[in-house]
Amino acid sequence: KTYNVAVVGASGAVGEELFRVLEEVKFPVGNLLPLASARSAGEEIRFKGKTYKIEELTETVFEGRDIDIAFFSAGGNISAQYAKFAVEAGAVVIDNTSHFRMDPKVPLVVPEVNPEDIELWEDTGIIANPNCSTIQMVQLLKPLYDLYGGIKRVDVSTYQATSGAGKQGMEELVRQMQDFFAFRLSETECRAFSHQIALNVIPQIDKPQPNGYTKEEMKMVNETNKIMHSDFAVSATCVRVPVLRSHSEAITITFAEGVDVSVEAAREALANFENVKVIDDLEKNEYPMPITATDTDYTYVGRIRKDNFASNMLHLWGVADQVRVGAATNAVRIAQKWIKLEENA
Ligand code: A2P
Ligand code: 11C
Repeated sequence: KTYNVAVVGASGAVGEELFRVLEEVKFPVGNLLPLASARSAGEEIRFKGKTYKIEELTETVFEGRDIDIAFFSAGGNISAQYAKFAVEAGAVVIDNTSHFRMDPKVPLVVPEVNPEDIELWEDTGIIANPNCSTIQMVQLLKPLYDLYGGIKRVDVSTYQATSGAGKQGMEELVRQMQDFFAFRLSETECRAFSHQIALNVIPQIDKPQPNGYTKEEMKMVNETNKIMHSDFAVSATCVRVPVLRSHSEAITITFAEGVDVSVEAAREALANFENVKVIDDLEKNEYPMPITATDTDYTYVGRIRKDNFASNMLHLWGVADQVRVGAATNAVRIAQKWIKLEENA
């Protein structure tokens, strides 16, 4: 059996990666419908050796196309406006944007963590893909949550790549580095980010919120507890760094009073968790870095250590490819689980 697939945002960073991941995992794609704005309608994409023309996303484009699965990654406003037309035409929408994530009727899924929530898709026809920095964090929290029977608090600082701002974000870093080598960095243009990103770090991702945090930081708080069906405290500081496409995170986890964490046990639980790889040998200078994770489908973890002062606290360092694990690969993994559910129904 094959499934007809639409990709909204086919010309974007995540859309292009989706085609690669679908091909790599041999996803049973029947017809393929690549969609974007009128700007790129008519452009060609290649999939499994065939050429497809991008069509313009409109309210009627899904009609009569018999689409089973529609991946949306063209921004929250586009999902808000067009996801319903894909659902009305009979597709399940797997949405990469933040638009539906906190809707209580919409499941928010990281397949390694809460695959069972996919079953709720029928309520709305939509399954939401979490924010990239949340996905890679919960993949590391879940095995430790299970190991110690819960988590009391998480404090995280992120080091987020420019790919989080799409193609424009990556292009801006490259352009500004070129400007640096041409001795004109002081006149460089800032479009994707509000400050220079080359040779700099920016402690703001997304809009300010009334509580003094940013929207990205509050996504990490709210999405984490929705995915894990938990209510522990999370505090995040999200920072943009001049890296192309993998996000890193320094995570401090506090377990219940009385828990005495073991680095060895934590390492083992993480190493046994699906799609997580441990690289952790400081003596040999071994730990994951953005260049370790880029172009892979794993979430890497290292620098696992016990707090110097509290026996119930663990510190670790996680890295994953934002475009793949943080977006395209997670969406395809959701689609694979959804297919299993459909085929067993
Ligand atoms: P387009 O290239 O036609 O603008 P990225 O995250 O890399 O910036 O990509 C954003 C994606 O969302 C692109 O594929 C872009 O298409 C698509 N997109 C942006 N605005 C619209 C729109 N109004 N309708 C459909 N697709 C859109
Ligand atoms: C970033 N996390 O790194 C953002 C990008 O909610 O899907 C993804 C935004 C989202 O800039």
